[in-house]
Amino acid sequence: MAGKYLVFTCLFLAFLLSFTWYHLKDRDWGRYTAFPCQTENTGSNSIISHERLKDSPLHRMLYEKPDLLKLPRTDVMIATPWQAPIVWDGTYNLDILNELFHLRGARIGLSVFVIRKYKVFINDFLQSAEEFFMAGHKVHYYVFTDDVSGIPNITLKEGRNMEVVKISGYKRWQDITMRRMQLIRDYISQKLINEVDYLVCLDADLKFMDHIGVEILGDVFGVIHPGFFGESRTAFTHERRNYSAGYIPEDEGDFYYTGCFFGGTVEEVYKLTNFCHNAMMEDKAKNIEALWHDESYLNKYFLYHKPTKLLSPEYAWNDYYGSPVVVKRKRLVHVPKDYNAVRD
Ligand code: UD2
Repeated sequence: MAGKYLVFTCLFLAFLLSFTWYHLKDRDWGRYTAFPCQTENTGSNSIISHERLKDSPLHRMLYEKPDLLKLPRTDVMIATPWQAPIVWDGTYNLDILNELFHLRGARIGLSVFVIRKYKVFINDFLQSAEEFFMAGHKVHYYVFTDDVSGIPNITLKEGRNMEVVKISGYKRWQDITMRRMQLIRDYISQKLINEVDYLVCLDADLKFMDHIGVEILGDVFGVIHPGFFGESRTAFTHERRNYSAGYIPEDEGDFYYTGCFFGGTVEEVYKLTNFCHNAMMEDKAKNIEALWHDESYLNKYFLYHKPTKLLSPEYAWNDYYGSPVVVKRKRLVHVPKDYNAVRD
């Protein structure tokens, strides 16, 4: 009799186990996680679970409630007079932003040019970008170069791709830096418009030292130059010749923006690069060149087409300017270079 009970119990348990296994084996456990997105610098990737998450009735967003009566920073300006946020450390909640951009499935492009001797910078640039740039999001690197074989084949994390685009360089370094506007504009209309939602455009002689993520993204953004953030308008090195298309009078201007870092939606970056390239061509026809080349035309663009988001100098730091207390994080830093050695 006891044997019969034992057999019956074993059969029942076996049935129960197979039933449970059958029903739970295909379940998407990520869907039931309250907040599975990545937090700063953890490096984990949750692209797939986020795409499934959006329709789940159990989807939750858990984070500390914003406090309307508490200022995130009291030592720096955190919004421009035209109501664009200025991104400093402590002014955003990355969990919320990651969640929003994951739900949109944002595809982020990064363009960088390495012509002639600037190839020396690309390995550190890419390796450090893999560590700190848009961790956990879909990233597509576009490396424009005159020497495809000189670009290292680095291992990329999940959801990240790289395309090396062969271009012919220009003779003068000034043309190399300025023509980036034309090349970016043309590549957007040829290809990028179908491949990415946002485009981030960077110089090559930079190294990522700390987190840079979706907090930078918006319609069109620029970075406040680290050398001018406390300066008066007259100190800005804008183009002052009134016959140049880059001209900015001394009583105009908001901030001095660096030429090494700008971006936005592909549509907006198209407009920006198109404006800058046309302004350069206008000057070229008059045989002039703005003082700081593409940077001067970029500053002109941002004066009359205000950026919708500004990044604090944390995002383009140069150790030449020391360590002011307001700069809590040096996220992207200039690699010191010997100009004579890298420019032909
Ligand atoms: C400033 C700007 C830069 C641009 C330039 C215009 C900053 C930090 N950067 O830097 O964005 O506006 O002024 O004068 O303010 N390049 C090559 N090969 C070359 C020369 C240039 O690939 O032979 C590319 C490379 O991606 C480089 C970029 O063009 O990073 C800009 O040139 P740069 O870094 O020499 O410009 P720089 O330091 O004068």
